[in-house]
Amino acid sequence: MLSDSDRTVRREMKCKLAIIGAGPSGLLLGQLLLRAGIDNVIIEKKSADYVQGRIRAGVLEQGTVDLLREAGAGRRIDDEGIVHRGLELVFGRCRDRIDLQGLTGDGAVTIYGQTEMTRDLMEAREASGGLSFYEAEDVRLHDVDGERPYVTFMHDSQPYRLSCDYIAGCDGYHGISRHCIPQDVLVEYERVYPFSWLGLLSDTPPVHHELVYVNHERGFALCSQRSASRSRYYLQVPPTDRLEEWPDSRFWAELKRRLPDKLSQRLVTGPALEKSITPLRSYVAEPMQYGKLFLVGDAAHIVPPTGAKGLNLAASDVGTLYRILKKAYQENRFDVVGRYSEIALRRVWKATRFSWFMTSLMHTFPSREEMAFERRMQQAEYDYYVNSSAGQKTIAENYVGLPHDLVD
Ligand code: FAS
Ligand code: PHB
Repeated sequence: MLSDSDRTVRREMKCKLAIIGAGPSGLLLGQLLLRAGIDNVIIEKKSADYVQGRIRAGVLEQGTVDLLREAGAGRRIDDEGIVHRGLELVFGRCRDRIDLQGLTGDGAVTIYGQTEMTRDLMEAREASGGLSFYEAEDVRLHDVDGERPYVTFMHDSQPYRLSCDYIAGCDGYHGISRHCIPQDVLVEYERVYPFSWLGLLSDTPPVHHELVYVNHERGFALCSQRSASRSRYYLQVPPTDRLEEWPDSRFWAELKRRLPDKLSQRLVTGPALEKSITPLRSYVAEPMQYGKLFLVGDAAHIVPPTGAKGLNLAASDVGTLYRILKKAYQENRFDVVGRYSEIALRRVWKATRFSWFMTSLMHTFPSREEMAFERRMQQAEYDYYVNSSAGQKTIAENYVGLPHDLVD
């Protein structure tokens, strides 16, 4: 392996912000900053097709939609996004609608696949002439706690060096950025749940016009959608399950067993376009900045998808960092740069709490004798929240998304 000094560095570049990763965090941040005249370069290890093809989130908070529009990538979501003003919760024989609009004064969420959002942002960046390196190799961050941080990487077998003012680690949970924070500085909080989600995407009409979250004694199920003709379903499965144990026929039969009769009878099945198993964890790394490095999105935190917060939390980190860098470069307010972690973590922990709450409420935990009390507590928790206006309002205002923190 060549050391940095041994290489005959081919390309010296400079920008204000080096962005590691071209997922939703990196693309949204890059596009917002380009439009604010703050130049940036994105370095991504996978191909653009691979990044765009990842099937993931599907529910966007209004704050995320607003940022997409501000990034100049909101036209298609305005045309094709499906606005949802309510959702349903099912627990045993109880089926309750949460009136998102009525409980939050016109709040709502928009159904729009992460793949579509990624495509819109890639196209917007292309149109803005933003510089991106896909399929970059051996990406390394240097002097993140010094005055002149820089990134080195290989692209098309050529060595590059990118000097920058700041680095945004938008490289996800398995990225390299978080590991640049010294172990005696980084504090990690984690809860691994005793189950995973098996997801299936199909070109079948959704079983219901709104999302349905089910706590059935056999396990959690979620009925979501991407359009009037494309559905997304999830089943809680043991963490040891493998995809090959779940042929489509078994998935549909199990989903039917967990849905209320009326929905089960209406369910239209079809071949899986995609199937994946995702282990569930809550994870937060503090601080979310170190020297000239910022951690953004999944690089800093992971939430169980039960609260539909993962992508939206990444977007709110982006909004906070964007507002800070805009204030710094446009108003010479570099004093606010040091406040990113403090501001971002306030909302990260509240979204982590809600995602943990929804996961604890709606999943069945391994039923051992001593879990009998916990199951009764779960039922009482559900019964209280859906039958109390305060409880329903709590679920509604967290689900549509708490306000993004402003930077004063
Ligand atoms: P991402 O992980 O999306 O992007 C990080 C990018 O950095 C990737 O493109 C990666 O290739 C790149 N990268 C990594 N290491 C690098 C390196 N060394 N150099 C350069 N680039 C590097 N959220 C929901 O709200 N609802 C859901 O249903 C949902 N389902 C999910 C299912 C799965 C399987 C996963 C993994 C996540 C899911 N999420 C869901 C959460 C997900 O949507 C994330 O919150 C979202 O992708 C976060 O975006 P980023 O922070 O950009 O991280
Ligand atoms: C999805 O449509 O992928 C989805 C919706 C709601 C969630 C999680 C995933 O809570």
